[in-house]
Amino acid sequence: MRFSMRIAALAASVAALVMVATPALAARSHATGKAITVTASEFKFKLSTTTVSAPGAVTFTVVNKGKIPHDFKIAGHKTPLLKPGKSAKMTVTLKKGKFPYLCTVAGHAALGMKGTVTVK
Ligand SMILES: [Cu+2]
Repeated sequence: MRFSMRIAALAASVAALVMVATPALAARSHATGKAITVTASEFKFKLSTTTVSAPGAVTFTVVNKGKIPHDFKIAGHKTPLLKPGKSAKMTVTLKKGKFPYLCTVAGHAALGMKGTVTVK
């Protein structure tokens, strides 16, 4: 009798833990949108991915690993001009389609700092 009561108490505390943990997990997965890391250098961008699986918010983390300032522009949104070693985060809501990106510093896009992100 005592043993089964202890089991019941254990089961109740496990259930309580699960109930506490579940909303936290759900909130976290909801907040996690799509994320793309963008590395800028002379004169190219390297993106962690150029394909997004569904429309919605995409957070670009842009890191300037070059030796001169660069920025990153996509879908009408642009980071500040980033000095070497600096980074910026920018969240953009993208519909389905193809979105060209570029560095807006004069001449940089022509030298290779451009490309396309595809949203499926
Ligand atoms: Cu540039």
